[in-house]
Amino acid sequence: MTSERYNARESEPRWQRQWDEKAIFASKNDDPRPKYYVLEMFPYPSGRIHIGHVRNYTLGDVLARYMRAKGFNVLHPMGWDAFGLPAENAAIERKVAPKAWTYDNIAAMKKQLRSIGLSLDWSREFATCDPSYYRHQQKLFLDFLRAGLVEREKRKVNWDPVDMTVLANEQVIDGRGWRSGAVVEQREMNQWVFKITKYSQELLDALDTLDRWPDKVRLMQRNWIGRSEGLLIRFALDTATTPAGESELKIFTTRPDTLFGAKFMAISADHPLAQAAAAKDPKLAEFIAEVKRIGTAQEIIDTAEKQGFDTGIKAIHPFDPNWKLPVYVANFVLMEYGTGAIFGCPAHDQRDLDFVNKYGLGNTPVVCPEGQDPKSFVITDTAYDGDGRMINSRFLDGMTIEQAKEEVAKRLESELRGNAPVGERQVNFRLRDWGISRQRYWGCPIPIIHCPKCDVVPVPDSALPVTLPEDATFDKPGNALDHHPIWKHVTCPKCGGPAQRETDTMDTFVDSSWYFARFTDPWNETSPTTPAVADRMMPVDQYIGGVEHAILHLLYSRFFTRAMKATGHIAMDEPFAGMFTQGMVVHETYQKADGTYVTPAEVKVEVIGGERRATMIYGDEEITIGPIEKMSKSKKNTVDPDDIIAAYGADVARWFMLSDSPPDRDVIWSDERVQGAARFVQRLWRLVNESAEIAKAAPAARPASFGPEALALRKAAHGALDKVSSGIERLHFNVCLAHIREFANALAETLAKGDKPAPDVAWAVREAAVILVNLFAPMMPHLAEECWQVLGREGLISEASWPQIERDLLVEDSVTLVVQVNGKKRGDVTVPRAAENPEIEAAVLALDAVKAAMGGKPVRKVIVVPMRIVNVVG
Ligand code: ANZ
Ligand code: ZN
Repeated sequence: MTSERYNARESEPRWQRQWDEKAIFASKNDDPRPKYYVLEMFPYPSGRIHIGHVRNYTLGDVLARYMRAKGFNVLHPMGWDAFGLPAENAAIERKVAPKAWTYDNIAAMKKQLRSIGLSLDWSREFATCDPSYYRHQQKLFLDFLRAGLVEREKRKVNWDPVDMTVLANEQVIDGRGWRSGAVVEQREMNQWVFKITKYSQELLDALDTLDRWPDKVRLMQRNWIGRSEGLLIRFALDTATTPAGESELKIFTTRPDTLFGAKFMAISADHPLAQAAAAKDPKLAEFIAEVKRIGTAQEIIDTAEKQGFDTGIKAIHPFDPNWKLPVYVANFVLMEYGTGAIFGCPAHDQRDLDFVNKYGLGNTPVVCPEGQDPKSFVITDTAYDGDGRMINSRFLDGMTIEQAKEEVAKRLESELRGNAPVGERQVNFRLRDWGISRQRYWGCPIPIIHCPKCDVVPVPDSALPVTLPEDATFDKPGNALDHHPIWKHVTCPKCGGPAQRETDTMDTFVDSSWYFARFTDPWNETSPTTPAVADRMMPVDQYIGGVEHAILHLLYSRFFTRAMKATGHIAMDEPFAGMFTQGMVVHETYQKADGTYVTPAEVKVEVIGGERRATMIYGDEEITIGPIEKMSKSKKNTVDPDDIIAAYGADVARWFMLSDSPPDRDVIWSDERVQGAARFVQRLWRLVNESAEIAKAAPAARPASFGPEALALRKAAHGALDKVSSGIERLHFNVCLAHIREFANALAETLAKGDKPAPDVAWAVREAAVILVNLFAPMMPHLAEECWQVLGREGLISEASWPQIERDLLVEDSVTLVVQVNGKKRGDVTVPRAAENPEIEAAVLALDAVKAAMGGKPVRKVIVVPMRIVNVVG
């Protein structure tokens, strides 16, 4: 028996070296076993691993190690999402080249990742800023271009005047740039766009097939794609009121049923009719300029006050030639959606209601909720968008909303003006094409040349990659590629004349939209993928990452996979068969009296009189314990993975991350719980060492039969094996850990009965110890290797097979019987399956419900129907 403590600091690097030397986590593409692809979202090389990474990668690692033990050819790669702004900011602030900064960070973070003991296949590693990666991305761009999946478009873009770059809508938060915080402006620019909208319907429909994705993520995608069915209606205009005799205004509505509640029409500031009217009305021109200054990003529109300008133009109601509606230019109508024009029905749309209440246009309810009296139903400040029956709507009165929609559609479809129908059913999507042009240096160059004679010319495939110049300078704002003295000046591949390279680079979301496919064969120098290999190793069986990527990254990747299929690089549509979004690591915050935050490392927390109190470790200053929040630099409530690993070892950090909460929930970092995990490591170590002593004396051959003590231990072992296996498969890691603890207790109890057990017990102890080590190996792989050796097992546990479950041992060993008194059910009782009648009778008569029902009368007899009912007769 050993009295030595387990020394993680000594042991962990030793096992990491062994795994490396034997390359046991490198998966081979020609491995004949079934494959299992585990992937965690690859990190941005910011410089340091944070605790959220540790959680993310530990979750994936448990699954990867388990599936490897189950006999799968596990693909578990890692790489770096390495392009992006911070590298350029570092170049500006610290005068280091983006490339040097990035690769230094990668080296530092790789070292940190290794110290966590992850079972990664480093042979497949790449960074998206490696020319050997992005050259293939350029090839994909060109292939997509040839396939009509890339186009050049004049687009109104969000312009960040501080970062000097175009921002995606999602990068505009409350009208400001997400990094710079500057008020975002609108500009028209030529942009490269990926035609994701070609797949709108498909991307939506296929969500139904992703049954191993969280429902909330699918819902977010569904809403983002935003399919709506509605009606396109051509309103006639009173030409006497229009600037140049315009005679019609097309609108898109999802609520044609509310047509009789219309009070106004509204058009976008960018609508041609608004432009035409503004040419004749300086006040309107001013209003339009103001609307454009504020911008029309969704986020702004949702929060800004609804404003409009009456153009004086009148539209004519489609069902009543005498009914004229005023046409406003309004700040809440987007040019990019539908037709850029609407009719407003204030009673049933909140934006419209806010609008009419401001301009005194009134409202008429046309849908009356069930059970309301139509005569007294009025709308004041809150629009009604629920169900009901049509009112105030002439021929629609009494219909349901659905019936009214159908009736209006039918009538307007069959009514012709000119020779076109007035109404036309239409499906609209909120999803926009994906603008990928970024006016930035540190990104994948777009392989295009602009020639004054030939216009846009693709870089020939043979001239790829278009690499970034390494001598760019960052002393002035804007795009360093554009400023570079020679880089952009080239000869046109078509006419040989002087031409210029495209200086925009690709949105970094492009880089992460196909890296998972590249991992299947990162060695292919000539093509992005090796289709036969990609088709065998894809899809990713389990993808794990933060919910912050639930919309864009996943949607773009789903689009990319389809586009790669269309261009022959892969044969499937969906890249991620299983998706899991993990929760965050959160921590209390600590503040001094003056409000400044201090780090957990500087604070000592004690429980005094049942209350937690905090003071500074040095100086005893009183500290206020603040709310539990996501770890962030600004709140200083972070813990550094390096510190934790140095103090406790990686296994403890891993175990803690897995133990406290379900992986999809937030986990509260707690030093006390981390120390608890550290104690558990020592406990397991002692248990295994003690078991090993007993195992030495155990018979080699399996005993012919087992006594009750051995049997009980064997049942605990196989029960735990069963529960932990299915728990890992469902990613219920915290539950698995609870089962492991329980099983460890059972083993400890057996050991406590003495160190000279009977041969059958000794055999069961050896079996139990082996199973125990197998069960915690995915979570604490270093400790498991060390224990494996103590148990005298061959090879590495990282290469061992998962133990076989003996199902016979899982049979439920208790039974529940219904208890009746004089034929009437009074409760039930659970007894050992093997219990004899006297034991059952005693248990039944002890029940409170039985005593109460008997009311003190003597028991005449007890009838036991085996396995079913016990009847007490009084
Ligand atoms: C009349 C109406 C009455 C509407 C009512 C709604 C409620 P979704 O579901 O997102 O497709 N709309 C149409 N185009 C618009 C644009 N370019 N900018 C702003 N709003 C626009 O929304 C469709 C509804 O949004 C349309 O139906 C239209 O208002 C408005 F009680 O038409 B509705
Ligand atoms: Zn040319």
